[in-house]
Amino acid sequence: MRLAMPLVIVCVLLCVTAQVGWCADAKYELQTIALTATSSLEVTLAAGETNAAVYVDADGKWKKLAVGKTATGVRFSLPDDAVGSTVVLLNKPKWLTLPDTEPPVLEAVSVGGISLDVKAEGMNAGRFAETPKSITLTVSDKLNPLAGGRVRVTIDGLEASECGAQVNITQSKDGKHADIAIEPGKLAAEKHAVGVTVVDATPRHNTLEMAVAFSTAPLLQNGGFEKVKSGGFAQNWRHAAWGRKPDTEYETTVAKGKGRSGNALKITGIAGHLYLIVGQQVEAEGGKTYVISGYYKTDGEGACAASFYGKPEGELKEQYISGPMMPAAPDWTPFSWEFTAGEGHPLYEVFVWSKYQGDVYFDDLELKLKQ
Ligand SMILES: [Ca+2]
Ligand SMILES: [Ca+2]
Repeated sequence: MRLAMPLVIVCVLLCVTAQVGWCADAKYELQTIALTATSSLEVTLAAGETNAAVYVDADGKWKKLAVGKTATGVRFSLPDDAVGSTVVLLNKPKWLTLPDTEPPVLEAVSVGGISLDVKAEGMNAGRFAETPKSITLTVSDKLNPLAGGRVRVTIDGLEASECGAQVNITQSKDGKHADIAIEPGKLAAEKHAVGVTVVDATPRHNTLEMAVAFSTAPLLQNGGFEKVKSGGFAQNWRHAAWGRKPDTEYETTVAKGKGRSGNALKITGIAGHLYLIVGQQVEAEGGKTYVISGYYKTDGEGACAASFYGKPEGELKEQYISGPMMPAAPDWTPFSWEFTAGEGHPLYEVFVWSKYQGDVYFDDLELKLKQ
C-alpha cells in the first residue's frame, strides 16, 4: 500500500497551524502521521530522513518503529499492536519524552501586577479603574517543552488579535517553562474574561485551559441616567418610597434632557409622608472606604442626601449611614461624601434620596474606591 498523500496533507496542516500560531517559533513542533488501519500493513511514504522513529500502540505505549529506505522515501510495517489508530513519528526529536499524558501546569498569574491564587476555582482579579496594562502567566510542563506556537489567548471570547491585544511568549531554553505576557490594550468599561490554552509539544498535545476574570465596569452603573427603562425609570436603579403611607404622593423618573448633560434623575415629593429613594446595588467590599460624588439641584424647598446600606445577615445588623443633608440649590451643585462599608454584609446598596416637597435632580453620579 502506498501512502504518499497522507504525509503531504499532514505537512500542509502543520505549516498552516504554525502560521496561525501566536509565536512564529515552531522550534517545538512535531511532524506526526496519524494512521488508521484495520489490519497490519506495509506503509510506503515519500519522506526524507528518518531518525529514531516511534509509534504508539493500542495501550498508549510508545515503541520503536523499524523504518527502511526506498528510492523515494521510507517504508515500514505497521505492527500488529498498532492496528486501529496510531500515531507515527518518523523523527522523534531528542527533546521529546514519551509517554507524557500530563497537561502543562499553571504556576503563576498576575493581572495588573496583582498575583492570583492559581489553585482558586474561578480566578477573579476583581475591579480595576482602567484596563490592566498586562496579564502575565507562567506555565510549565514537567516532561516536555510547551508548543509556544500553539498558545491561544481569547478576550471575551474573541481571539486576542481580533481585539488588538498583544501576546508575547518567552520560553526557557529547554522549552518547558513559558512566560506569557498579554497586553489587552483598552477594553470597554465592563466585565472581562481572558482565556488561555497552552499545549505541550507532544503528539497528543496535552492541554491546559484556564480563564481569569476581571472587571473595568464602574462601581455605579448608569450614573448619568442616560439609560431609561419603560415607565421612565432609570436602568440599573430601583425607585421606591420608604415607609409609604396612604397619603404619600410622589414621582421618581428620568427627566429627559434636564441633566448637566442629557438626562437627569428627578425625584419629586408631592404630598404626605415622603422618603423617596433611588438606589443601586453595588459590589462594595467591607472595610473599604468609598466616595460617592455627583451633581444635584433643587426647585423649591428641596433638600437631599446620599446614603449607604449594608444588608443584615445572621447576627450582623444592617448598616445604614447617610451623608449630610444638602441644602436647596437652584443650579447644578457638586457634592461628594465618603463612607466606609461595614464588614461582612451580603449586599450593599447606595442611594440618593429626598424627603421634601418639590423637585430634586441628580446627575453624573460616580462611586469610587477612595485611593
Ligand atoms: Ca506534559
Ligand atoms: Ca446625564
